[in-house]
Amino acid sequence: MTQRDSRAISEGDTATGARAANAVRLPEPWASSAVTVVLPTYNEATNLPAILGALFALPLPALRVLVVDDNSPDGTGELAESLAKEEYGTDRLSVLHRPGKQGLGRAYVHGIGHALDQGADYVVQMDADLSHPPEAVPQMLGTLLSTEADVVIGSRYATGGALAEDWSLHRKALSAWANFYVRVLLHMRVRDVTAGFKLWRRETLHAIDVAGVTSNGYAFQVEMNYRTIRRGLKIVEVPIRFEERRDGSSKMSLGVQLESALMPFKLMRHTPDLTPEPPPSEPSPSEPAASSEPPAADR
Ligand SMILES: Nc1nc2c(ncn2[C@@H]2O[C@H](COP(=O)(O)OP(=O)(O)OP(=O)(O)O)[C@@H](O)[C@H]2O)c(=O)[nH]1
Ligand SMILES: [Mg+2]
Repeated sequence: MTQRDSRAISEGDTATGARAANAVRLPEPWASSAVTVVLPTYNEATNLPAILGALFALPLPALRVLVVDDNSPDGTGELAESLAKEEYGTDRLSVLHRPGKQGLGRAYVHGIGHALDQGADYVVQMDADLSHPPEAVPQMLGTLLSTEADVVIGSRYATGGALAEDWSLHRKALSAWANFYVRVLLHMRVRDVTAGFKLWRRETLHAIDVAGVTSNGYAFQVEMNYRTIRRGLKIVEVPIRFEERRDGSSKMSLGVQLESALMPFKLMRHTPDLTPEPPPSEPSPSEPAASSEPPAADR
C-alpha cells in the first residue's frame, strides 16, 4: 500500500466513523435490539478495522458482529480474532473460522445459523469492503420495526438510492442486467433483487429455512428473496448509496456470474414449497369436521 493510499484510507475511516456516530437514533427499546451483523470475509484485512470501527460506533449498544472468514491468506481471520480480544471484547465480536474459500453463500448460511443459535433477534448481512454504508443500519432497523416488513433491503435502485460513480461501466451494466433478468424471469417486484445488504427478522429466517439455501454467489441473495416472497412475506427497500469497495480486490468470478445466470431456472424447478400454513379455522356446527388427509391435489 502506498503512503497516498494509506492516507486516503485513514481519511475515509474518519469520515465513515463520523457518519456512523451521527446515524439515526432510535428510541428504546428499539435501539437496544439484539442485532448481529454477519460479515463474510475473504482477504479483507485492509477493510476490516474500518468497518468494525464504524459498526461499533453506531448508536445500537447491543449490536454484535460475527466475522465469517474462509481462512483468508492475508490473515483477516487472525486480525478479527485479535481485534475481538484486544479492542472490542469477545462478547461483541466473534469469529467463525472456516477451512477454505467455499463462497459467499456457504459463509452466510453458516454465519446466519450461528447468529440465530446465539440468540440474535435481527440479523444484518453486508459486505466487509465498505460498499454498504454502516450508518444505514439503524434506519433499516427502524423501518423494519415500524412497518410490517419481514426483511429490509438496503437498495441501490429504490428511489433515492445510488451507485458509486467510480463503479466501472461494465459493473454497472452487469448489475442492471442481472436485476432485470432475475426480476423478469422470477416475476419478483424487488428493485434491487441482487442486493447484499439486508436486515432480517429472526422469524423470517426460520420461515424461509435459511439452512436449506443452496446458491452461493449473487444467486444466494436472489434465492433468499425468492424464498421470502414464496413464503408470502414482505420485503421493504430503503435507499442507500453503494460505494466502490474501499480496498482489496473483488471476488466476483466467471463462475459466480454463470451460477447467477442459471439460478432462476433452478429456483423455478427446485424451491421447496414454502407456502404458509392456512390459519386453523373453526368447523361450523353444520359442517363435518375437516379430515386430516390432504386434498388430492397436495399429495
Ligand atoms: N467467507 C467468505 N467471504 C467471501 C467469499 N467470497 C466473497 N466474500 C466476502 O463477501 C463480501 C462480498 O464480496 P466482494 O468481493 O466484495 O464481492 P462483490 O461485492 O460482489 O464484488 P465487488 O463489488 O467487486 O467488491 C466481501 O466481504 C468478501 O470478502 C468467500 O468465499 N468466503
Ligand atoms: Mg463488494
